[in-house]
Amino acid sequence: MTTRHLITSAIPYINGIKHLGNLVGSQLPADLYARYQRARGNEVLFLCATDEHGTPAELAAAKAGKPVAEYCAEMHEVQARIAAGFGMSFDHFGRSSSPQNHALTQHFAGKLAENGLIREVSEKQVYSIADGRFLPDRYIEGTCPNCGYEKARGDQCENCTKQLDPTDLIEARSAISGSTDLEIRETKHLYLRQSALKDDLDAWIDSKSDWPVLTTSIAKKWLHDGDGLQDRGITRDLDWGIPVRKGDADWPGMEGKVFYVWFDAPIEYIACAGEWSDATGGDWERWWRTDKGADDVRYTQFMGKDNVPFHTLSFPATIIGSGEPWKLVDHLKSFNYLNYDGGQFSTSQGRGIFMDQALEILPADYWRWWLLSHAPESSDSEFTWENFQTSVNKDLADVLGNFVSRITKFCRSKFGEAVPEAGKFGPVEDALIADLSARVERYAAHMEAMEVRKSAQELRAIWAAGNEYLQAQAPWSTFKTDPDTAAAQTRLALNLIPLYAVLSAPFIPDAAAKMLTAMKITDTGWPDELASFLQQLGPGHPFEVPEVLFAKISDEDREAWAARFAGARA
Ligand code: B3M
Ligand code: ZN
Repeated sequence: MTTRHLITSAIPYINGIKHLGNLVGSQLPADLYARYQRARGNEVLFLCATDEHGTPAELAAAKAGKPVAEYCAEMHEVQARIAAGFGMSFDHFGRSSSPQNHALTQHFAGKLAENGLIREVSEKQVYSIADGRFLPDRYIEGTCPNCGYEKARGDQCENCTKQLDPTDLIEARSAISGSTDLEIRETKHLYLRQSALKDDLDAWIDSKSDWPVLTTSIAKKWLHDGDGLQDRGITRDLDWGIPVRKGDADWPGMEGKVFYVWFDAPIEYIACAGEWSDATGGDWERWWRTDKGADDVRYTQFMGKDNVPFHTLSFPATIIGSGEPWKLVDHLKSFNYLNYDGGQFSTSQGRGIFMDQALEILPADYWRWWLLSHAPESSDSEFTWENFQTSVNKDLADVLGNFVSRITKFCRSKFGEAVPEAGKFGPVEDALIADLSARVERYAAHMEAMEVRKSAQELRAIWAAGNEYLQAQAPWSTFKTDPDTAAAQTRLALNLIPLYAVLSAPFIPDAAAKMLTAMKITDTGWPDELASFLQQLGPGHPFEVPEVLFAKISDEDREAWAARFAGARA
């Protein structure tokens, strides 16, 4: 029986292009899993979107000199194009600013209010008269009362790390305009009563015994540390966002306010399915409503560890609190950080390699392979140019690429461009098939468990086994004395190419497609029965020698790239 897999990647902020650290923590492993599940014949709905609301979007638009709606529409296209360049196989790449998300976010707020889970709070907040707006804490600057640093922010001093309140700052000014014409005004906000849902959330997390410790420990810490789970403000004084409404109705006293970006962003996972339905005629409710068939859907989320609290607590609080039969996440795969050459990737400092730059240098498969085979799963990991060069040259060029090129070229020269007929498999071939069968099973188990690095390791071992077989049997030598045996060896080796294509496709989809094209086969199916799978290309089956699958990275290239990316992005 096939399973239905709902898969979402954390939705990237709209302001700016993401770096490779962002990519490996969410979109890329989600894509790996989605491609794998499709290859197993399962039904998949794989969703991602841009996260478009909040102050950073407003400020980035202002900096670009564009109205925020226009800025977001443009950046959405940019991010969609780059994601496609990396081979992201989204069924839909949506927008958190969609009408579907507006309606659904307001719907959830209405339900939460109906269920007594929203409270209204009056707060005093800094208002900038020159900017005509309330300022979030981190958009207020001034001198730190503790160390005298002149650019301390209203939430924290970067210099001495002291936590601050905006009112602590000496000579506070707006970080937007620099104006010191600030005053404290009273304003009303909505809080989601997460504390009232603490026991439900606790029990739900406890039921997830198969989640990674990284995920559950973060959730437990937020549930129990200090005063326990706090209620959370879900509204902001901004223009750009989803207007605060109770379902279809006005919310008295909340005019001119919008929902907090982290309230509406996860709801976009659901709204995105609605966008997909509207675009394709699909039925989104059978993926999301347990009363409409989503009971047998397995829902998996992918994200960096900094996003875990919102996905294990706040979003589930929204769903549970609604009292409606929405799907909750079944498995949450979280990642540590990828560092860049002795430091951190940083969007604000332009440090590291960004997605658009990566594709200027090399095709997506090179990056996909390195990033996934070094995914920061059990701890943070680090990108270095040496490591990248070694990994590409060894794994992709020397092992996989060389195997494919060597056997196809050999066959062409001795038997022509068709699978040779003569000869029989002997004990060496049987042993190879037995070894590979066990490995394919292990590979599948790791992929099923989303053990990304272990999957990559097993895949590499599967490539290496073919290479070693070829090296040891050396059909080019055998041919001189025993052409029939050489033919059988060649037939088996040629049949390993479709095997490598189907197994490798989730990691390196473009190379996998080239391999299948060269072998003139479209759909191989999954190698459930390896012995018969390896006879798919029968005697006489035509093929052609593919172009070089992976070029090696030279020392000169490596040095030039390391130098190019040493400074901040221009
Ligand atoms: N946009 C943060 C990030 O891109 C945030 C994730 C939202 S997931 C609903 O890391
Ligand atoms: Zn300070």
